[in-house]
Amino acid sequence: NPMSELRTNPVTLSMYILQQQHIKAPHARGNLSILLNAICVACKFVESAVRKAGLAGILGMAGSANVQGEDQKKLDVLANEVFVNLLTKCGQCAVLVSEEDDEPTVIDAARRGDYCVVFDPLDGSSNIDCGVSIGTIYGIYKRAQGCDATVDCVLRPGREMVAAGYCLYGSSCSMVLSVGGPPAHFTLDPSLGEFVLTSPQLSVPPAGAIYSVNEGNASLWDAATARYVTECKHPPGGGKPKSARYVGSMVADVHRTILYGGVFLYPADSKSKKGKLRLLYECFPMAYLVEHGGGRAIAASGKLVLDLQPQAIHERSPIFLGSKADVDRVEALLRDAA
Ligand code: AHM
Ligand code: MG
Repeated sequence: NPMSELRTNPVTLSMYILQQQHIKAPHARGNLSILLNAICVACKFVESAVRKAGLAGILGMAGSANVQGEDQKKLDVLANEVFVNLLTKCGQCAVLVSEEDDEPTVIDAARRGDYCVVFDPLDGSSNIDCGVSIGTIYGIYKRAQGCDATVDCVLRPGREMVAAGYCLYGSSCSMVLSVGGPPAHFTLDPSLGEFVLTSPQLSVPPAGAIYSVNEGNASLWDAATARYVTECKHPPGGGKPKSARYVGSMVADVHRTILYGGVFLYPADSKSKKGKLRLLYECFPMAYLVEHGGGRAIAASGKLVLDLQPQAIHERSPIFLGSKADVDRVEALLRDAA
């Protein structure tokens, strides 16, 4: 019985990371494992802060003071500090890029390691104050030998990442991680304070019955996006229409897409010419997970997201990701329109 097995023989995230290291790189020094464990602790910290946010008075705007007169930190500012501090201290990082910081953080030579982490510490800001799911997204590059710790370490295609993942602070707390293989799914057991492996290999269903897009932008869309969404609602040939689901938190919308299948779209539009989502720490990690799970992620005109070459750390990209059959259809329409 797999449930009783899970109860008395759990695989924690730390155990999984060490096992993966043993399988993939038996002679590795364990530095990536140390880094991933730091991320795991940071996510648990953020999860705990999210759960007590309303009680602790850390919802709402930064800059307000609490009863003790201390400055209160907005949850996303707090999450960023936790990530930067833990990643700096773990001794494995060279360059950090966070959605919250305009400039990259270059780690002091004394604590510098071989990895560079790009992350959005708390994504889905519009959902924070109303208790809807939010998440953390991260991607990890290994610094090329002899390469200085500069922004060039991370201005590389997403395909060169050595690992990527997200943590969803939802009705349960999920961590999904790929270290170059199929994404594994962990669920936080709050009584243990540990992420427990709940699915060793996620695979995106080959086709899905859900589409996910901010339809409020429909009047700004390009013809291919508009046509695709119309097809979702009115399938040519009279098939079953897809259901619409849109949380407005990328982690929640992508997690659902990985588990249930379907397609998530954040296209460019006539106001946001490159879309909204950030290439380095939103699109790349999600594309990495979806591709490693057998799905697809494309940008405008059908280029694979993971092959894009970033020019700037905060640049944006349109993205269409999810089940292969659904993204193939988007791709065909984008190509027709090009
Ligand atoms: P944020 O980084 O300010 O939180 O914005 C990113 C979020 C994503 O989580 C989500 O997919 C998207 O913005 C939703 O945007 P919109 O409100 O335009 O639909
Ligand atoms: Mg974000």
